[in-house]
Amino acid sequence: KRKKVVFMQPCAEVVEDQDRDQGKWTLLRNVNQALKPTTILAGDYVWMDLKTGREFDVPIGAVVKLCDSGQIQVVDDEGNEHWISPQNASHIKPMHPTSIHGVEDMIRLGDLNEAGILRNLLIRYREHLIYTYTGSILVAVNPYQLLPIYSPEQIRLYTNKKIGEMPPHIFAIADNCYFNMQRNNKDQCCIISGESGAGKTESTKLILQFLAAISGQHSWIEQQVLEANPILEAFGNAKTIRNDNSSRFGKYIDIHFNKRGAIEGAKIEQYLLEKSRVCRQAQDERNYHVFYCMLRGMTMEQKKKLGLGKATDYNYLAMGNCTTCDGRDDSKEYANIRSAMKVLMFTDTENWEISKLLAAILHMGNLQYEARTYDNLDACEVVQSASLITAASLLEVSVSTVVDPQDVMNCLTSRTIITRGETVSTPLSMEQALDVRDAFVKGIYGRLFVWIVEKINAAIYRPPSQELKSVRRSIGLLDIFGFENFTVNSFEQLCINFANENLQQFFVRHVFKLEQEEYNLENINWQHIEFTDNQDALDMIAIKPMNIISLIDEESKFPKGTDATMLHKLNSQHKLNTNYIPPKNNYETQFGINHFAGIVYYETKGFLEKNRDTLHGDIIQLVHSSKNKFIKQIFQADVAMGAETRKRSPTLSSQFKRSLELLMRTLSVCQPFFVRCIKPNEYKKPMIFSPSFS
Ligand code: AD9
Ligand code: MG
Repeated sequence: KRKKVVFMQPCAEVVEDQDRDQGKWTLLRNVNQALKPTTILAGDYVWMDLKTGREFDVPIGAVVKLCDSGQIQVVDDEGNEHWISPQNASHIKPMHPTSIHGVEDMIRLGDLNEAGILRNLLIRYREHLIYTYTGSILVAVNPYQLLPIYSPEQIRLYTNKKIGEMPPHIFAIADNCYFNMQRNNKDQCCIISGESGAGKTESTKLILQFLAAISGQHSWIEQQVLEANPILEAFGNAKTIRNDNSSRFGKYIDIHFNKRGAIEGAKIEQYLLEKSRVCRQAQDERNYHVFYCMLRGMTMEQKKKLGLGKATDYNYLAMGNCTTCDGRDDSKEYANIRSAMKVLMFTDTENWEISKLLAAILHMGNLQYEARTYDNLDACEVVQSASLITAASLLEVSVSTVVDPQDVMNCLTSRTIITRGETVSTPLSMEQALDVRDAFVKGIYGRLFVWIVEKINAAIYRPPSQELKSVRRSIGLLDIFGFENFTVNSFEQLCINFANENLQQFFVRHVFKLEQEEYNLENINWQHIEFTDNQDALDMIAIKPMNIISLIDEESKFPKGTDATMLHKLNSQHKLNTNYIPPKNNYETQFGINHFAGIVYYETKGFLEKNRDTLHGDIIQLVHSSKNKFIKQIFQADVAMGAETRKRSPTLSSQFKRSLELLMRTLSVCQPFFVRCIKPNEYKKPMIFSPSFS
């Protein structure tokens, strides 16, 4: 919001009152640069600028109820009445006819500015018209209710139509993607953006549903591609305060079509699952759906084998004081997940192994610790408990031949350090021990998620044969986390916002830069459009030498590096950059970045640890000693690496940067479509459109 992308025509600024004596107000409006007087009468529509001075305030629409020489009475779009005196005549401006009842394509708005766009979306939303174009960009306002616009009949109506031939719809975008792909023999992509809860994931599913329907084979592979989603959502989505089904990872689904246009496979790329949620949830938020589903959906016998009870029994599930979610039936969802997993070829054994790991995670979260002092050092012990025994037996971990909880206990409360060839075991303080336990749990869940995506890909992805390579075409759907700015932002937010800077640049390039270049090339006479290019911010974050990501990375690899030394380096390198906001004093531990969507302050505490994302050698050793083949499998790469290589393994940010680069490269060779999702209110409720909510 900070930097406005300006592509608006100026509204009339001049207000005249020449006809006031006749009980009429004449305002000047600017139509195609020529100022024309318009007489205001009762029943006319106007823009009313209340000039409250609040950030993000824009004029609101209103209809004139009474107009006489003394005052003018108007009723605004929210139903509030206002009296306006002649002194405040400048508060109202005539409304262009296109804004009165709204338009399907906002390019056609006479008053093409923020107020015009907002009102257009509002009046359409009130009529359940949630989709609107801005040229070829689709704006989708979340209806928070199931509208009867996604039936097979609707799919038929939107098939093989030009954009604009039918009212705006997500199906029209899907249809265009599909037919462009075939007609131009070019890969397509759809970039779906918007804040949390705006409707990105639902839009992705609708596009997929449309593509599956029109490519029309009702084949097994098609069903497999569709059924991947419930599994991904079970393991990667959770209830948050913003969205009851919030995706906590980014994804790019590339759908492959054969030369006849039928779906022949797909490939899913996942980005940066929020692992911290497995151990910690904010008030009114939940852990990943799968845990609650499992506890509600398993048979008593299965639960008994895993030593499981109900959700409220587990620290890792009950932290947000919210174990159920309105409108979600976790037991029914469990059945759906299980049947989807069958379709995606997960075997019963694999399913059971996954359940064992999920159960082990829950038991680990219930371990009790007691502080001790040991040789004058802060130390701690894990209290012997059923949770400890069950966790150890589910993980089948033991240094000796029998499963011994003591091994888990040692591993969780001490650390082995090798100095000058000698192996020394030092105790961990309670705080450190809890961190080690949580890191282990996050390590298990993160690797499990990656394994699940790989398993899905193994079922749906068919590498193209050389011969097919030239004829295979694809449509990629990007459903990625939106820009984030919380009260406290950390390393994860930096990664997410970095991804969004990339996508914004992609958008800016396509919608403004490339378009304008094309106009110039073709000598088309056009009015310059002002827009904000975020390339500078992107350069500072990840492109130019000594960029922020590379400095964080360098410090993460440096054995003596700390969050403080990292911040120091960032400051000395970037303090003069206008996109960087250094800490105000030596005590502050945060820095700011001037992103395209606003300034975000990042708290540096924990940055390096999160970026290193490594597990203790003792934990890897413990996994290595496990009899549980599944956990060994998901940790395979770590175990194979050996301690020294592990230290040098790529950091989280460098992996993320690399996968983003690959993504951007993929997108750049596709013809892009943009879907911009809008969240109309913060109550997750239908028919409420709060213009000031942002
Ligand atoms: V997040 O960044 O993953 O937290 P999304 O993905 O943008 O977010 P999502 O698609 O999950 O939001 O939509 C949130 C909720 O809005 C859904 O669970 C639905 O209840 C609701 N929704 C969104 N789009 C539609 C729609 N086209 N029709 C009906 C919808 N309901
Ligand atoms: Mg989502």
